[in-house]
Amino acid sequence: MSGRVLLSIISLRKCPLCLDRVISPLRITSSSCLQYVAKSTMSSKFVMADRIRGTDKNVWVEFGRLATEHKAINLGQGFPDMRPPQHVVDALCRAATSDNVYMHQYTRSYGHPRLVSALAKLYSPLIGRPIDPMTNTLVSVGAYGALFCTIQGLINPGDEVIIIEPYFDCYEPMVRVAGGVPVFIPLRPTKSGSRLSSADWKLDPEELRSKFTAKTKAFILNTPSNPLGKVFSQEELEMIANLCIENDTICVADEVYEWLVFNGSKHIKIASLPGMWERTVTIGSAGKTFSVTGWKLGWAVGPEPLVHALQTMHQNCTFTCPTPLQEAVAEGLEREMSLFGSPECYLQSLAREIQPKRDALVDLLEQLGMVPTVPQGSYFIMADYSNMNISVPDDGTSDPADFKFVRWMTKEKKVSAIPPSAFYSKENKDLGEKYLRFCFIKEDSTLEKAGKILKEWHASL
Ligand code: IK2
Repeated sequence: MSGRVLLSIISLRKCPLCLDRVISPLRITSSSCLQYVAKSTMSSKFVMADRIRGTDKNVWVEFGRLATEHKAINLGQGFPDMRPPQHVVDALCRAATSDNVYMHQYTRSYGHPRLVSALAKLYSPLIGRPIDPMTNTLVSVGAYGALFCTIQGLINPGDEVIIIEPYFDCYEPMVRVAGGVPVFIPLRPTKSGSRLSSADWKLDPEELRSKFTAKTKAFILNTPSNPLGKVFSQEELEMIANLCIENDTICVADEVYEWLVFNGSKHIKIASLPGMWERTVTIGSAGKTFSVTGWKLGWAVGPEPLVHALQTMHQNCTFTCPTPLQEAVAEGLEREMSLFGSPECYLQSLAREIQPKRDALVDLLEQLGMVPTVPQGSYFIMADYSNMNISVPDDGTSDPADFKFVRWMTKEKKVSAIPPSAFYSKENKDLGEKYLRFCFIKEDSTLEKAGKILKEWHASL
């Protein structure tokens, strides 16, 4: 069809989506018209690739926007509203104003030399082996980037990847987009009734064993976990490690909350267990480490053959990450390493600083009639709100109850959270929909404002 004929046909039609506008490509007045024009005039070539179809719904996009739109107190997405450590901010200013012109140019693709050296120095003792900065590390666009390069770089179509529920939501679409098959296993609370700990959520060892097949290529472990805050114990890690070894499986260890572990719990790196280094990619995040989530810098550490696959993926999609940010994070890590053991060490003091916030929010949620799971790590609390018996108006969607509840709470009460069924597979959404996830790495004043609203609401019921 010629362009002229096509133009005259579409200019005569009315858009069925906004009804009162005549569609003209010269006078498109709404995005729905634009979509309609696209749908009605373009061939099937102009739609998203098959491999990403079905992955367009995203909990962060929807609930981030909703919180902003309704000016709600945002206890949803996991970012601090507190100031990051001044020395890291100063380091970024120094890098950005440096006389070294190369600070403004591309740096080494797989990671800025100063940063990969700092990462190697940091992780060698933690993992218990020498880490080569050049061949055992990759610096990525956030931990997201490291997860993407790991999954794209190592998973073939048909490979099975075991994912523990509830899981950080992007694992599932990333595996599917790579052609892999996610295989889910839920953590289940082993106690009911009153306040529980994330340590009370456990895997069933027999069920876990049954998930491994000849097609299992990888196992994704997230400790401390999001959204539950579970810090896997030595015993649990050994069980997972033994199964990975027996079944010749790669372990992807997402440890972005590695420094955020509360009293009484200890974060153990699965890569440090016997037989695990050679099969583990450990992922970290500068955003979570230094409370600078907007910097979007992350990394992966692992054995050369695995990291080579990640580096190959990275060089062809992102190529390299921002030089000044990498310089600043390198300087920040160097300084932190020199402060280990002292009260000024940010990495070792942040959990102590935010533990009272965790405890205050747990108490508040309990007063409201929710049953919180006290997290051993991370900065999230999952709370069961089902006993509150609050019914919210139906929003006309077929989404799980927690989605409807959070939408309503954000709009009407101006406090936002995240609906945890987003962290469950389609089959297991019902396990998550009686919970809400709250983020507590916030200024006390923010938490107090949210607390006041929630208490007033509760009193009015
Ligand atoms: N892995 C986990 C377990 C994460 O929680 C995140 C960041 N999540 O933050 C959003 C939220 O849960 O509210 C990432 C990876 C990604 O980290 P980065 O920001 O470094 O890409």
